[in-house]
Amino acid sequence: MLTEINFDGIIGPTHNYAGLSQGNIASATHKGDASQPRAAALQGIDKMRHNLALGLPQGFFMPLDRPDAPWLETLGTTPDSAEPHLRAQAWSASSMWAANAATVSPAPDSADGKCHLTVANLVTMPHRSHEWPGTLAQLRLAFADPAFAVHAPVPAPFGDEGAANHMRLCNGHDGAGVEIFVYGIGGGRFPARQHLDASKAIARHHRLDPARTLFIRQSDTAIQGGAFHNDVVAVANEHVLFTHETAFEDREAAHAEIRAAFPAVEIVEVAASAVSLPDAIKSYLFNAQLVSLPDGGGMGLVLPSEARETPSVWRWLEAHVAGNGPIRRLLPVNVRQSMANGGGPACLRLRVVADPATVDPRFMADHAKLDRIAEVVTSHWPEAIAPGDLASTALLADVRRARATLLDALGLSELG
Ligand code: SUG
Repeated sequence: MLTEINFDGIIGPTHNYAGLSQGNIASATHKGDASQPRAAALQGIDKMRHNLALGLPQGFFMPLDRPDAPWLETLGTTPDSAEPHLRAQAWSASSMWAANAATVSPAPDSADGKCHLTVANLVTMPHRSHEWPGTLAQLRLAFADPAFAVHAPVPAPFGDEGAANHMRLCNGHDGAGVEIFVYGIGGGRFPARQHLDASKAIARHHRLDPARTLFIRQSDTAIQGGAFHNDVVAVANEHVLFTHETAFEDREAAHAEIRAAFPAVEIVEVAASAVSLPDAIKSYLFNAQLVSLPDGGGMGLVLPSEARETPSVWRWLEAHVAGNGPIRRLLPVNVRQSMANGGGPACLRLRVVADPATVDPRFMADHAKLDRIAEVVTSHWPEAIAPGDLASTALLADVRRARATLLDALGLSELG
């Protein structure tokens, strides 16, 4: 039975604030702050516990080996001797944002009946451009079953940021859907990370039906306002598209195209007059997990606690829930450590529609396993990392040991 499984990136022991992501306002704002890797990872684990308790299937991905010494070697340097900006890029724990790991097309959408995953090349940001080899190794392990087809990244220079710029509309996850790829066009102050040619290549590799595949342009206003991915201004689940008024470059044409391809769509749009783009970005209202609650419970919105603290946003949400809208429950979670680097609840997860029995069980979560992960994090993750600490050889040894202990605890040492 096909169901939606959310795979969260476990927040790695090197989580730090180096301000590496141009166009990501939170990352720039927190540059130079001391981070709290242990608290960060525990917040992520609590989010998984929260979603499991709602009755939602949950998986996870391991943090990648950081600092990435093989990558630095290709640049002729090492973690000890690298220039500070390269060292920070090598240390980044950015693979926690699993929405950027891959683009996923569920089996009912593909001509060959397989669930397709293309690992994202993430070429726009240097610190993320070296994630894909480690992510690909992990996807090949987790989704080794013939029910899946795992693809290598689209080549540079066609930027691809994975599921963060991809939405799917369907009547139930196990039915055929309409896939929407959202791309940006560069030229502004902030980069457009998702290129149309990359999205089209993925759609071809995934053998999608052109009649049920849309390519829609993200608005320059959103990108230049700090929405560096579409999932900062829109999210879809089943027949519902929850979106800000400014999400798409040509709003009317985008809505019309979506309605034509998927007439049952319910577009829940938040007007800019009710919630401004800066409020939407600051609160990460749309970087929420819009989930179908089990047993006919309607849809719930797992959203960052910052949304509750932003008056315009909370007002809008309360009015929606009090009315007859499709979102029936508001479910705030605390992921502040990730939020400070621009990653909300939706960034931290990759949605895969699959039969859980076809996934390598080592990547599936239950409460006991999350307790085991939390124990390793509590005993091995650094409590704090200040920017200057990245040059410390003692810290380097600690973070390597921390990750190795977690891999060992989960029987995943082969990911080395
Ligand atoms: O790529 N932040 C990530 C946040 C990714 C959020 N993902 C989604 N919206 N799906 C990024 O900008 C900050 C790293 C730093 O500054 O150290 C960072 O990479």
